[in-house]
Amino acid sequence: MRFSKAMVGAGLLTGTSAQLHSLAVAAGKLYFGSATDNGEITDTAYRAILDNADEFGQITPGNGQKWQFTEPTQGQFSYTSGDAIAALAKENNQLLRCHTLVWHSQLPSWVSGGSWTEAELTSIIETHISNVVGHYKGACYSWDVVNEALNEDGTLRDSIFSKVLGSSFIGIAFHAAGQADPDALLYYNDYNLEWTGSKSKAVINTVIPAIKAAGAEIDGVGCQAHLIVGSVPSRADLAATLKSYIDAGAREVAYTELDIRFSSLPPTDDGLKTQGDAYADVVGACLDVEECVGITIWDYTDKYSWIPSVFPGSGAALLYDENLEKKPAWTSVSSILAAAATQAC
Ligand code: 9MR
Repeated sequence: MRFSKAMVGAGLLTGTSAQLHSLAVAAGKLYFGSATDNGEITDTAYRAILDNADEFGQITPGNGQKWQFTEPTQGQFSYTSGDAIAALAKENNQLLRCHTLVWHSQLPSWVSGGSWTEAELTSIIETHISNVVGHYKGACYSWDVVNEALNEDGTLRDSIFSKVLGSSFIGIAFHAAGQADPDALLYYNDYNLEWTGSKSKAVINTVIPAIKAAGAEIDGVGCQAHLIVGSVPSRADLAATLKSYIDAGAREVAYTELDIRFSSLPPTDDGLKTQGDAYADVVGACLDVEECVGITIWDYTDKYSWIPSVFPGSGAALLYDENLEKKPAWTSVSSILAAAATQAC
């Protein structure tokens, strides 16, 4: 949908009537999207909102494309879970961010428990990537090629990949992904990259150089943005950190798994307003950086958030509550997008 000054004048771009993806596009971004997962796509009330491409123009499979599901046994590939989400996105005309190829977690034990030589593990990574990326060729806007390779202090996380190959596994993975689908944009994706510190500096000083040294390309840095109400950096700091990845050689950046959780529940009305302001700062930072292409929330409703199971007592992190009702944070996000869309007209 294209937006015109007349539509603005008629109030069609106000925060309460227009929808998040349409507003993001009108504001010059590529998408506003959501993760989803196989267990919940049979929930018809949930689907009615997820399937609305004006609200969510982009989808990420929360689990189905991970190694544990795609190559549970060496050389035996299974795409059932990932394909279900890819088909949903295609049917809805939503962009697909594909997630994820090389990660220490949700890795089958045949990979993590092996005693591999460098040559063997290189071949295992290359075979996995050529098959999985090859299967989804043409369907993925981007791939999170390497996920969470860093510790908080910026050193390389201990994993079977780093143990056997040091930092070279990163370049090996990007090289293989680029060969398997030259049109998909290749991302390094991690959490706590939203502010400048040891971890963000390691992306600039270790990850990006390792990829370039392997003769491969990195297209994007994905800042997962699993944030906490009360501890979200300012819009200016968020934007400056996004820009630092562009200055270091990435072509684009995105918030790839955004949620902003409460550390104690239930949230107060004031807390919900603070959460809304924090969401507006994150979305605002993306608006402030031309190369920030979009924002993905890590599912759209508290009903299906990963947080309570991992951080018991925390939650209420998303834009819709457990009853699929819009929260104040939804209004904050739509308002800031609408304001930017109006300026862009
Ligand atoms: O949302 C995913 C959840 O269903 C899984 O149980 C979990 C397993 O680690 O992974 C979640 O997604 C993660 C994503 O793939 C990478 N960044 C952190 C996300 C939240 O844990």
